[in-house]
Amino acid sequence: MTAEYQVNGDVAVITLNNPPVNGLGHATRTAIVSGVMKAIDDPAVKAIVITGAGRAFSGGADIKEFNSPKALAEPTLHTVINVVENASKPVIAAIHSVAMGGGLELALGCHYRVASAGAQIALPEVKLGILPGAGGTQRLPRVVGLEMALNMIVSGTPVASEKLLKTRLFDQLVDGDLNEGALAFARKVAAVRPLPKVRDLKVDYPNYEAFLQFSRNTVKAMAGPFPAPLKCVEAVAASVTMKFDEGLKFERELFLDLVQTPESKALRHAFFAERAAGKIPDVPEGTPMRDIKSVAVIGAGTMGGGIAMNFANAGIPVKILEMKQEALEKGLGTIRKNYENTMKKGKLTQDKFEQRVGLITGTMSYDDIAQADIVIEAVFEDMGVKESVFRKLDEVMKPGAILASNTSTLDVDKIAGFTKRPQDVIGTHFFSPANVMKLLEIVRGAKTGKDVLATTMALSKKIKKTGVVSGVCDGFIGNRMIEQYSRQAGFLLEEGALPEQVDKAVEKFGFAMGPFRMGDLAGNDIGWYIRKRRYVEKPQVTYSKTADLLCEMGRYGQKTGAGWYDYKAGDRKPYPSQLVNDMIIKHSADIGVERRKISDQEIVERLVFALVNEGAQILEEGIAMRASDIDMVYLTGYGFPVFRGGPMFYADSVGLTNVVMAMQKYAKGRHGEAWKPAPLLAKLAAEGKTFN
Ligand code: 3H9
Repeated sequence: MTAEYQVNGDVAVITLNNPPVNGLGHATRTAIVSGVMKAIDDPAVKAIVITGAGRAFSGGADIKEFNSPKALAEPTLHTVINVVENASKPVIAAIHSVAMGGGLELALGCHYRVASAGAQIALPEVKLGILPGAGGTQRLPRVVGLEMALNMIVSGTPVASEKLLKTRLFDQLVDGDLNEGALAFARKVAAVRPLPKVRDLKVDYPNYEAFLQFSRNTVKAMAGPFPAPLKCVEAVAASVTMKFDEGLKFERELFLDLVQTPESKALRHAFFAERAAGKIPDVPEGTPMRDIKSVAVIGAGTMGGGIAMNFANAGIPVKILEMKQEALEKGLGTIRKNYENTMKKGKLTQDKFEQRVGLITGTMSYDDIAQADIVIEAVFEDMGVKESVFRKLDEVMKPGAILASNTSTLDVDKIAGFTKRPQDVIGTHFFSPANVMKLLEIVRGAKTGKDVLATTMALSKKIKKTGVVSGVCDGFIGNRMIEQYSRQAGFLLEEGALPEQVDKAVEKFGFAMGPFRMGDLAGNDIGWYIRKRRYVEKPQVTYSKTADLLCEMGRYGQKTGAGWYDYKAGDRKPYPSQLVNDMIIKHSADIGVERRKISDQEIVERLVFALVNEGAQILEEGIAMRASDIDMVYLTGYGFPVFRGGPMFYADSVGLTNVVMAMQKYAKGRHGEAWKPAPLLAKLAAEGKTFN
């Protein structure tokens, strides 16, 4: 059973008990119905309380069931709510902590609702690409009004229970023990007849048509590629324009359509992928952790400054170490300016501004950082430089301090080898801008201690990052894959495409930014520097020389006012560059390649499938623990379209056989060796299986 039934005097209490958040899976739904029936049949029971055990009233329908027949098996949530609403005795929902989605819909089917303060109340279905499908769009407007319901349903944002007290959603806010309060309330209303039903209320909103039209226009402009937000508006509209039962039916139809959309499947995948990423099989919950009360960052450049801001934002003091006074002052000045900009936008109060700026201090002495609990190195990406920093850290840092490197490509085991404490060394690869991007690649070295890994994972949560564990290899998960993507982008230029076409094709696919605009933003010189190392280390790997030629022209990107594109002063808009396009075309001629017309489909397939193939290799080598971790890296760090669920999920949805067939086609072209399917990909495709 996933709900407990108890009788307390004349009140039956049904306690949902389906950890972690009392999801309304089939077994729980069955248990609620049988509890309500039992209470109705018992003449001693005068009222029924439904509440939740543990950390939630209910987090809603069990999302894990969505892809299985159980989701539609009787009793469905509709049936449960019908049984509750038509019960001959009053049913009271006693809400604490979380009442979301189907959980809130169940409560809305009850005759009364009482709540503790601080409970998060939401219909967050839109975030999963669906809409509330068990009456939420029809009942919520009836208790909180059309406007508030529409906002809650279209945004999915939780509202604290005490903020809803003035609405008809809650009959009482309980101070103190919720169960006691709910029992007392139940006894008070035990004899009330007829029983109040939300469905009998009317949504009162004069001139609702104008409001709905305004909402449609606003939501349409903001929804991007997602169909759900606009459908939410249509379903809520039905609460005023249709009779209750018709509205319910309409909502149901929209819900069933949305559940099947690729966008919803991708968002559900991302929801579970994010949570799975936090789990490391051999580092279970309860692994001892180190206490992190202070942080040091080496390097006050763009990266170091951004990293420091994360900790200050979380209330943790940070010391930034630089070698030169001027660089230190410049770095601290940039941080201050960033916070000032946030304040100007109204996103930071003066108090918080002072507090955060006050938490970041600078120093030029290693002795000043020796007592920090974790030190993150963000110096130049060069093994020699890393070596001198880590030897120094080994010398000065207190025992037990975590020594982290923000390297984006280098061998973390080699870095750990510069110290006598490799168990304390870990990679923390932040993404630029480090105070904004969600991803934190956490690189686990061969000797990294489990406590160090567990502490770093917990720290990433504290600074609101999505931590994804990667093993050690050149580029880790993200940059190792992007190398293959960039190689294909370069070859496409040689074969006939120009930067603008490539960027546009990929952006149409849904990437936030195409590879060339991205290069101009991040600095083309960074890739140039890394390639120079790789030309030596991996001479067998072929690259297009166009990117090197671009750098030789001094066109490093936005920072030099010119890159793949031209830029105008004070304007980040890219303008196609005749000079660069001529260089590309001449380069094709120089290497004897006859340029051809390349379709957008070819561009997208070559870039995305290059990611997929390398991802499969990474998975097979155990660099990534699971395919969904790779998806998380790309969704949170590389602007991969969320509505496609990440490269591995996207490949699954295209069908791995189709991916392999496309690769076989490209293998016949130039640099065909890049298209040999990774053994895991070939195997899964042959078996008709998927990555996820
Ligand atoms: C719906 O209700 C449809 C209906 O309208 C119509 C039906 C016909 N199901 O986030 P956390 C798991 S759609 C299954 O780390 P927190 C989660 O996977 C649903 N599992 O904790 C994780 O598992 P694990 C509408 C769920 O305290 C664990 O709980 N509801 C569900 O930071 C802890 O999660 C939503 O969209 C679920 N519904 O936050 C609510 N929810 O430990 C989505 C959570 O194995 N959920 N899990 O990794 C949330 O927003 C947050 O999880 C919540 C807790 C606020 C509840």
